[in-house]
Amino acid sequence: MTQVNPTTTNSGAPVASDAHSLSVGADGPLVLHDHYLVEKLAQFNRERVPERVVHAKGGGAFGTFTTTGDVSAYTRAALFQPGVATDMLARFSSVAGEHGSPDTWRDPRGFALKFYTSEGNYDLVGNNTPVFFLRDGIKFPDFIRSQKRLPGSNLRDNDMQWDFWTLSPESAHQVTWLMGDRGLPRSWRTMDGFGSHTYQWINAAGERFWVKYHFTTQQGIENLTGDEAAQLAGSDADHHIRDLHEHIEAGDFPRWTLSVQVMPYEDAKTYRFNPFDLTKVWPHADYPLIEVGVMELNRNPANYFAEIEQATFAPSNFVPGIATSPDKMLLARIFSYADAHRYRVGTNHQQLPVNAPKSEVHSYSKDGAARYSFNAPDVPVYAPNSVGGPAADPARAAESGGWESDGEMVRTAATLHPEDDDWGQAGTLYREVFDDAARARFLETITGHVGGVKDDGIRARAVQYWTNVDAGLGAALAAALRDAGLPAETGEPATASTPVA
Ligand code: HDE
Repeated sequence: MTQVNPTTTNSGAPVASDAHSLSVGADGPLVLHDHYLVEKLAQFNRERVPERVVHAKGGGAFGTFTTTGDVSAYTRAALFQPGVATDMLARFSSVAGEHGSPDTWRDPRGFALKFYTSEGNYDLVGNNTPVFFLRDGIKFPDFIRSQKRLPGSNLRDNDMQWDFWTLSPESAHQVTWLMGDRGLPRSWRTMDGFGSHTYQWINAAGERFWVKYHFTTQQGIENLTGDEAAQLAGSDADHHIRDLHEHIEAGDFPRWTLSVQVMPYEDAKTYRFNPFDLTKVWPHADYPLIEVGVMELNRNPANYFAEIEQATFAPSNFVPGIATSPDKMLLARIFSYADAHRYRVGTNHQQLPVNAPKSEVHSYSKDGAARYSFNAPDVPVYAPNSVGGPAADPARAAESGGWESDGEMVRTAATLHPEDDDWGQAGTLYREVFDDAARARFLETITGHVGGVKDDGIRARAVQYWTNVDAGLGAALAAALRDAGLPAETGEPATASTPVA
């Protein structure tokens, strides 16, 4: 029989019993100095950290990214040099559901990656869709609240969702993705991932390029039907967590191929779409995919809370050769995530093993709650200094990208490029990417979802919203709603430039 360890307190002292509190006589009162009883109950009350305000339900695994192509002409980032293998962590998630919500609710899926590179951690925090609902982060809290719960009943509400979407026409492309088959992935292994935003790559010569990331699943795309998803939501709320864990446990390691679209720096000014508008894709015919490497997930977390619940991914975690772009949503996220982590996990969250870089840290940060690693006593706590402390080296830093910008400070929509509008790419997705069967499922889904709207005015705007995406779709939706006994007049969704009265 293997030697059983003695139970101890958190301070390591052996304890007398895990079954009996200390009392005066067998039947007498408990005593306050039973600090082990107190420790167990007090620790229990403090086991939770706040769940993520979005993407609360998720799961993940560790793995390896291997650069198999040669993109050194576009970036000097160490992890993307030919042949380099980099340890990584991936966390997949749903967006609107709370910590215990079903994995199979219709939703975009988070696709958050942390690469422990030789130059610091690089975090690429994307989704399983190449676009998003918004193009300005100032609307993000409002958007998320419209997808969650009513303040009074605490119930989710179709009226709230469609009121927001039909008054935010920029959402149409992503809502088309969401209400299509990709809104119900069969598993995290069988979905693609995207960086979604446009990022900047800088090569060793300092030349700048704009890039979009595409992670193509090598398992093939597989989705659930609405009925399957609903059934699983009841029978196995952790379907996706279980699938990933069991496949890795069985040695069936999921893999994705990373490719990038690369746009020459100067093209951005005249491209037919605003290349920094997160609601738009760059058609592959304009900028074809260039293969970069392979991501393989091959190790399950040993402890979910320590390694997944406390994992902190931040779009601000760039490494040399990779930088941000003028994408307003990305710029807003660069503030928000690090702020969320300081609040949710703690000011020294990057000292937790799952978040700590594998490269050396020479930071002037010091102290703060739960400080774990620290500089040697002879390292100064200030810069500049004349005693050999760390010194900034702009040539090595990620900010060597940047872009030219000028003009009055204004609050307004971005300048439209020749083919920019809110409906075109959504219509292309519906007409040219969906096949007949997918279009039929799509109509059934939006009929059910819009059919759940109680307010006639919001429902009318929703019919107009889909008519703007595709006239035939709008007409079919109106007919289906009327067949269901619901009024289906069209209403005018607010255009992006005309605020709602
Ligand atoms: Fe997030 N997002 N987001 N988001 N997001 C968070 O960070 C935020 C957006 C995404 O597995 C939060 O730790 C703002 C786009 C993923 O830990 C928060 C805006 C995309 C995850 C936050 C966006 C994402 C998050 C919540 C608009 C895809 C989970 C808790 C400007 C490209 C990461 C947290 C993980 C998590 C803010 C929009 C993806 C609140 C302000 C666009 C995958 O910081």
